[in-house]
Amino acid sequence: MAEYNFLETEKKWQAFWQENESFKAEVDTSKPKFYALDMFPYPSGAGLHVGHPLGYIASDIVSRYKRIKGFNVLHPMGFDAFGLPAEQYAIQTGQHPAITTEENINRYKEQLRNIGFSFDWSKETQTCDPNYYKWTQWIFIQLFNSWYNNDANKAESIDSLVSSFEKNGNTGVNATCDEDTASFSAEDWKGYSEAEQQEILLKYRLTYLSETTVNWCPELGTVLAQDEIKDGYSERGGYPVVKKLMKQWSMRISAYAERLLSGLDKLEWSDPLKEMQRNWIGKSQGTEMTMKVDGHDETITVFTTRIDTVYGVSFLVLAPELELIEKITTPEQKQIVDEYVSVAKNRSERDRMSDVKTVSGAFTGAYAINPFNDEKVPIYIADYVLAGYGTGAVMAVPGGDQRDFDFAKHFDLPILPVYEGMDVSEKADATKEGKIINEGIFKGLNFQEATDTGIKFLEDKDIGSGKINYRIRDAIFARQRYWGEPVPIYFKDGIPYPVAAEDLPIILPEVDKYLPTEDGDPPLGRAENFTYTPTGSSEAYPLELSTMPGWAGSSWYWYRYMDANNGEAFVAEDVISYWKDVDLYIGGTEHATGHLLYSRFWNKVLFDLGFVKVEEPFKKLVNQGMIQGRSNFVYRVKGTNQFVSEGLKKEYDTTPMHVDVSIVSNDILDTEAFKSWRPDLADAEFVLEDGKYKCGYEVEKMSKSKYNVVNPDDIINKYGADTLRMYEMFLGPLEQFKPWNTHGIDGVFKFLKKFWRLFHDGNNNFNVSDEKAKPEELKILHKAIKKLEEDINSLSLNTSVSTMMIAVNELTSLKCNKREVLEGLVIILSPFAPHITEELWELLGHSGGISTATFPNYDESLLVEAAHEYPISINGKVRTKLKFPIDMNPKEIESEALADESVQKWVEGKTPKKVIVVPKRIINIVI
Ligand code: ANZ
Repeated sequence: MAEYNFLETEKKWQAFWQENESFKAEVDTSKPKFYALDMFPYPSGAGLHVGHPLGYIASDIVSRYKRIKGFNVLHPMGFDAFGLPAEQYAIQTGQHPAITTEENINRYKEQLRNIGFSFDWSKETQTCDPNYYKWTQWIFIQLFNSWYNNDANKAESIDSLVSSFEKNGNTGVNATCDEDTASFSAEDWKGYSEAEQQEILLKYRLTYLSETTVNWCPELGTVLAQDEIKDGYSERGGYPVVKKLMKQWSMRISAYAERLLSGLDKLEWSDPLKEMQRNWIGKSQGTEMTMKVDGHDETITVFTTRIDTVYGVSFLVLAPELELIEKITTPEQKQIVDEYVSVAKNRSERDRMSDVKTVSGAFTGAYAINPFNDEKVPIYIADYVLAGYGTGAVMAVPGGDQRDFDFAKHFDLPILPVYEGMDVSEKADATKEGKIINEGIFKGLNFQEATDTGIKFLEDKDIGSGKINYRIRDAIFARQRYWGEPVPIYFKDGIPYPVAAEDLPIILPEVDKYLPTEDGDPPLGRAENFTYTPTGSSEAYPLELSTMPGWAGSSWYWYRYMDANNGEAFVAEDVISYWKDVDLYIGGTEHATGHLLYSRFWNKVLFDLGFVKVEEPFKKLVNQGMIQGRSNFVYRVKGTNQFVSEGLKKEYDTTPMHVDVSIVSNDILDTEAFKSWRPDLADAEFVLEDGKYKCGYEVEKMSKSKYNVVNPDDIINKYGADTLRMYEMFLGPLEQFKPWNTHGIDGVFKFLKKFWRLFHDGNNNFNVSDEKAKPEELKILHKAIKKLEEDINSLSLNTSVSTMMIAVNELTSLKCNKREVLEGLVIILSPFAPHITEELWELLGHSGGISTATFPNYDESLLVEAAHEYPISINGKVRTKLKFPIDMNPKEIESEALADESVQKWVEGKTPKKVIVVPKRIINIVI
């Protein structure tokens, strides 16, 4: 019997979709829109493994479903194409990263095509394409030309700031700006030179150049953002990261801290994801208090969330970076302080925060005065206090704070009894609960009252106030690398100016090597004539040599998809008015604080400036869980080339070794394939159990080095894309982490064959009947429609697969081949298994593709039991069963039952003494 030929059919329909542009989405105001977005991939050299398409399959199912529910669906795909790996490869081989990137993209596209996604490829975007990054540069300039007005609580044009300065100087301006911005009058402003004015404006611009301490990765030759560093090492490559002072572009994301925080409340995102963003933003409500330094004019301002514990302060701690330290350190303490400062400087912020074991610091010799009780307390420096948070200075309360306690113990400092009569852990609990305050002016007050009283005390003396701090830092926006967007800025007398919009894009220039110059300039310093001549000028000015960071291109790409080929605007007005925002965004949690925060930030800026329609771009977001690898192991007897089967390994002294999962099937090793796997294994010997070599297994991250990577192409060749799609969903709930294991894939494969057979006779001839379907057949279909809709809407796609399996099994056992049922079944399965359903749809006599079909409505009335099967009891014994419609009246049931042949056989022509019909239960006949 010839069977369904998935390889041929899948190719046929993929070509059909491409030729007919079946999934091309254009503005169509007669239909409601649905925008399903996937996090676009970085096209790495390794290609896709089975874990990558998991989210794409889910969003494709939803997209295909929404399309046949009557929505106009935008479901695009593109590539986040700038990035380090292509550049590292370029450095090693001299090959231009554009070439590597293009090769990788083509491979990805081929792999994606094979899976049968309903992407609108006419809207493909690549962040490294000048037609795309022209607009990334344009957005950069919008940020450069804006400032954040705290009164209006939004970004505004820098021109409005300049006119305020001209009228009133900066005294009346309430802006988010650099800490060190001095105040000036209108007269001052007018008297400043052009260069001075521009220097001041840089302190306000939403993207600005400033001298900052950056995370510098010498090995990669670039600065890295907070989220690109893990435990002091670069996320890519794992190289050490150190602190370095550099002039850098930054983005003033801190201006948006509160809006980024409050905006989360309205989003349909998972709670853990929102929590990650909340923690990253790190809002903290506290008090700033300025303290005198004994015998100096200097003051120190501390930030505390517990002003109520101020009577327990027994010392102060400053971050080692503070400039003030030099001024207040006594000559006796100078050497020890200097030494400590130089050691602490080189530790990463993360190390310093997470280091709980070692207590270190140094005494400055100076004292500060606690304004609440006029007591003198010693001033220390220690690296557990961070320069970049709060004021970089803390009032230490060892009676309330664990790190202060550890520090006090180490340096033998007094631990004041803030909480009378409590031991340390009780105090810590009381502090956490924030309820026991019994000192000085706080006697008898609760936490909130004490806080308010403390703030009032400070305000009256003009030495402090309530203060909200955010942990989020402005984002460094430059990389000293080649393969990224050029920053559209040129320098005139050292002052940065934006390139005119009509002169964009600034094309990434050619260079002879992808390395820094001899002078330490970034690779763009090697380009010949990398300059800009503004219109009307005869002079060419040098352009910025840093490129944009990895997150630039991904911070707005969902808008470009709407109108990917527009040369006039980043997206046309009527197009953005229609598509507006993303209805469903699916992607990995690894982007929780990087991409998703930066995207929200840029979106808010563009919203404030009137370029986009909504403040939050991603209404609903789902994180697919990772598919983990299922690694296999063999066990080598130490020092030999002998390998012991898993069950026997205890009897030998062995070391486990990863083995390529492609030469293992159901944990049984193909020993011949193993010998030819690597030259050093050619003479391998095996100790078998039951004649087989059984491998061990472990669930780990899918990675090349663990030899557990499964390529979707292999699965497709063996089982087809429809099986791969359904199997990936069948593995478990979308959001869960789950190991890839092929044990169950046969079941899905067989299901599709069984589905095909419903439409065919034993000789594989198409055989569908136009006869009317029976109620029980319709019921199976309608039950499936109902369940499937509920499941797709809640993204419970693993249970949809089982629903379809049940329906197909039931229809198979009824031998149902009625068009009325099967047509509906084909349509509802089409989002999951688009190829086989397209083929059957065509066989059913339709043209134009199944994406033009309509998802059937389920009929509730068909779901209720239409008939009841009554046991017929004759003289107390159930003799037979009969079915009657449930709305039939008992009298009719009685006469029909008595007339039935099988009942007559038992009644033997007698007149029954009694007939009792219990509706929907039983019929009792007494003769
Ligand atoms: C006194 C005190 C007593 C504190 C007490 C805590 C408990 P969050 O909530 O994270 O904002 N702190 C302030 N600036 C710091 C810095 N630059 N580096 C390290 N620690 C710093 O934490 C604020 C609290 O962390 C502040 O409140 C301060 O210690 C410390 F029983 O002041 B607290």
